[in-house]
Amino acid sequence: MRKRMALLTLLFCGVAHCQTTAPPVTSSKPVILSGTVNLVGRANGGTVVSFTSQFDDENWTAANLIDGTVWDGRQPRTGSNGWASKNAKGPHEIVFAFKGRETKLINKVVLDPTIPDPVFIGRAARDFEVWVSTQTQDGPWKLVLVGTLRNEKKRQEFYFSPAEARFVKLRILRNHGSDLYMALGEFEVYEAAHGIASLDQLIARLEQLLIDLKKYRDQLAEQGLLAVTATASPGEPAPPAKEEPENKAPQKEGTEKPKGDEKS
Ligand SMILES: [Ca+2]
Repeated sequence: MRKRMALLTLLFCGVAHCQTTAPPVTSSKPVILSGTVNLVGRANGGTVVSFTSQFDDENWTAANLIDGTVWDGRQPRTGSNGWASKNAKGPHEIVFAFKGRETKLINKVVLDPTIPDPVFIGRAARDFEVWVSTQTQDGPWKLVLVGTLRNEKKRQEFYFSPAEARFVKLRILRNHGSDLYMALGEFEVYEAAHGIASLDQLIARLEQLLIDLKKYRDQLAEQGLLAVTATASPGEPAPPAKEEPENKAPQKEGTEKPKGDEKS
């Protein structure tokens, strides 16, 4: 019984993610989780495939969007400026690819509008779209996200329904009011793999639990059958213990029949 209760507790807790030792915690995370590797990060093999505008070839390049850093004006100053367009009129588009031009299932992007300019100037990107293509860097494209960035120097996360992507296009529509140019510090893309991997693990775990439960059910059935055959019928007194005749072959355990009716 103890084993069965443990199995049932494990089974139901596996399905419902229940906790027996701590109260449930409200999570702000989506049901489908994301990986932790930035797929377009230069350090992870990501690349900028193309862009429609770039302020210059030195300090405000599109490549700065995936260099893994943003501007930090505190001493000692670190980070890069980010990307900026040649003018403020959008939309401006930057296309990214993953390591080896692989196709991935993605569901999250992170945009960091941190740039050297103060926020009140309004040069940071505001309204944007994310498109994906599984074929070429020129499309065909599928729209997966329409988002708006706050005018804050902070990383901002956006989730969307998982979508297959070989190329990701960031389309920046407008900034926060500047008529000079639009800019962005960093762009990141994440795979929807962690949640799927977790579900796969859970499914495998539940399949094993079902196997264990069936084995236990079979054990119970076998024990029940032995108990029925070894016990007298209801209402009859238990048979007196008798010693077996020495010349009688021993019976198997649990198959001995009551001897009260042997007179018939
Ligand atoms: Ca950057």
